Amino acid sequence: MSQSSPRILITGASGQIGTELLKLLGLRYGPENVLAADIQPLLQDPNAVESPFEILDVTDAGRVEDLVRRRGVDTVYHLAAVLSASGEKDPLKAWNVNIQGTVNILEAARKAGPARVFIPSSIAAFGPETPRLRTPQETVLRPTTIYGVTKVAGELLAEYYVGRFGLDVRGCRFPGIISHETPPGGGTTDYAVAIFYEAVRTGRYVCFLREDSRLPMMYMPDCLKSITDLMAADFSRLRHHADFNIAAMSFTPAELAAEIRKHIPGFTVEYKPDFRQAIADSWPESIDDSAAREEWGWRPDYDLGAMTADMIGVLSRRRAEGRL
Ligand code: AKB
Repeated sequence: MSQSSPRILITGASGQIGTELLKLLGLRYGPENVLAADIQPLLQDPNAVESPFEILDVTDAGRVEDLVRRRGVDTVYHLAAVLSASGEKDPLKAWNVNIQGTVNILEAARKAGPARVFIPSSIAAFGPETPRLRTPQETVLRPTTIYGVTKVAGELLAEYYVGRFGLDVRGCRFPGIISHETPPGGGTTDYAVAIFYEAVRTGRYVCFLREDSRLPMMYMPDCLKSITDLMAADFSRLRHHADFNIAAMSFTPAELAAEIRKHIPGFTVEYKPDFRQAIADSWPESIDDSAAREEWGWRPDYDLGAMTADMIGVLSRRRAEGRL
């Protein structure tokens, strides 16, 4: 690799987005330039991962700073977080991991770097008082989940580090992310991944949200594209930094099931809403992403039909090979 390759750290590298971002950035910049870190070992086959890996608890400020300094990190993708449903089971843990972890990353980036930082926010930053249709970029941020509270605070912290220290911090408000490599863990939108696995495996699914719960969603290739495109944008041209609305598609469980039925005709879904329904009810149905489109050229590639066809294709092949 050339000398100009970035020295990257990915926290939460064992997670749904981290696993795939690790692969993509490893291919782009050389696996030796991408350090994977997580509180738990990588879930995928360790032989398939050429990047170095370190166990890291992001709440440990000393370890975070040591890692950034020792490895000469100049770019951090800070993906370690406790998501919405898990957060409601242990709010203090969510606060600690999401807020202390983010402060530690920002401080290490400032003191041991300077390192550029990507920190995802979420549609969870919005709440029941936010306009639910085409939610604007600038709007009411009064979430009712602890995860949402930490996401709003994270956005504000990021903006503070940009203004106060001139640090380069960027991020998007992600919707539910759908993918087929590593399952998500502890989110409210997780149903939209689990439904595909059960459709292919058993032809049946019990959904923990109501059939008419419309939520914003995005396919993993678009999620990865949004991260790399935002990080490639000219920082001086950005008016927003770590709070970009982005959108790709919105659907209800019933609409997703109908789309899956085009590929698996006998597929059935039973609806048994649980505590996650209240979380979904507090989030928007659709998002206005015009700031991201204007400031860094955001455009999604996948809609519901294209995403569903791809998911079913990949999982069906895996099942035929006896790997699902
Ligand atoms: C969750 O459901 O908690 C996450 C999110 C929307 O941030 N997928």
